[in-house]
Amino acid sequence: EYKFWQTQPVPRLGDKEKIEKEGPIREVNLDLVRKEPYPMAEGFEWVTIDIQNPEELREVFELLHGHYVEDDEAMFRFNYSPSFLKWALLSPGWQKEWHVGLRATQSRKLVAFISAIPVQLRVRENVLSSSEVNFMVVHKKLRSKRLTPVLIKEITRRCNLNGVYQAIYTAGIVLPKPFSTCRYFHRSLDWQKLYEVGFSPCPKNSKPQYQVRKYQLPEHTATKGLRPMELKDVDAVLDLLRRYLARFDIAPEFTKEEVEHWLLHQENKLEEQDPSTKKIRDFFSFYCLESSVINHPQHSVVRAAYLFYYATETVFSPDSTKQDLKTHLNALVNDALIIAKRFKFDVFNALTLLDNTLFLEQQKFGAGDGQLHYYLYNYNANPIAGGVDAHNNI
Ligand code: YNC
Ligand code: MG
Repeated sequence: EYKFWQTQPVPRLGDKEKIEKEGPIREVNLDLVRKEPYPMAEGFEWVTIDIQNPEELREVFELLHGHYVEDDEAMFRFNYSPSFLKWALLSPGWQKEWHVGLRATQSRKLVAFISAIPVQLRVRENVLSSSEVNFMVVHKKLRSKRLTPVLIKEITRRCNLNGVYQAIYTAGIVLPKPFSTCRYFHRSLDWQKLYEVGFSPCPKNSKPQYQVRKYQLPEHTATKGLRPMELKDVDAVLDLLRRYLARFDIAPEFTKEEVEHWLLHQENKLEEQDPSTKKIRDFFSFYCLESSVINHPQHSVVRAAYLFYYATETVFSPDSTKQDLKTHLNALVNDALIIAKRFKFDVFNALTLLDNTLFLEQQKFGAGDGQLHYYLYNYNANPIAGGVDAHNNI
């Protein structure tokens, strides 16, 4: 069990719950970090992928398109678009060396990939210069050959060479050892389509037309002053988001450049402006991630909107209650649903993190069967409930 992971600086699954002092598990001596890539199996070689090169970007896209994460029944597979991959991999401070590919020497075919981006991650009171590891994939024909441990060791080596010794990552599977676990929730926008592709079953005591009616939404948003975020809003959004995220035990520490990168220029980012003072008092954002529908005669993709960062001034008014926060978040998220519907999304997804549990039920989200486990590499932390950052889910 966990032949590879038991050699790594991560807590054991059976470790006792309460750690006296949270912190790094291993001190890394930069001089001792190997300067050459790990040896690779005969017939394969390491490459650094240039995501800015359209051809190489396309190769990563194709590999993920055919081989990335599927649900348990192999009905759907994440289909990250090339523009999404550029957004996710070329974030402020990105390192070319952290976009690692594996090619078959003869055919030059890209057969595996793993990536990291830098993130300043606060875990309770400690801020870690860490990396966020994502998009790890091995071609289906090369599975179960222990390539994964080599990919992970190689990305670790490359992070270490940049003075980065901690990482955050997520997985649908259980590994040693999650500091948090979230559940996916789904809110139907086009129930009929979700039914046809086999994503949403029809409850026994219901009928398709009742289900469609259940998920109907108003045509117009209700929040006064709601409008797309603009460049001039970046400072205000950063200030609001910083204060909002400070309420959680783990969250990224954003810079202005990061807010601009992560939250602007996507057409589906919106925020609210208080009409009287013109002050930004709320914002929310969501991104688009399609899933391929595997082997379906009519439908080839499900268009899913994923709730991303949001923040509201409500929590900072001295006399506001949890009920006020709940009411306000429900109004905001309802508007997010209306906008997502307008943009022709089929479903709106959210995890049980941040303050999401305050609106999931009321907004008719249903629990999915997918779980997402959150991990830290080379850092011992006690369990962190609920308020994980939404960042690592892209
Ligand atoms: C996984 N998802 O347990 P043991 S998430 C981590 N994350 O090791 P093989 C995983 N480890 O148990 P296969 C993992 N899945 O012996 C498997 N493992 O200790 C472990 N799927 O290797 C597994 N993408 O090569 C076992 O397995 C060992 O051929 C077995 O390949 C696995 O991006 C995989 O789900 C997932 O492409 C690549 O199945 C393949 O089965 C595949 O024989 C579809 O590997 C796509 C998919 C994963 C999405 C993601 C986050 C990855 C995080 C990796 C850990 C990073 C640590 C931090 C490094 C930086 C540190 C600094 C600084
Ligand atoms: Mg393998």
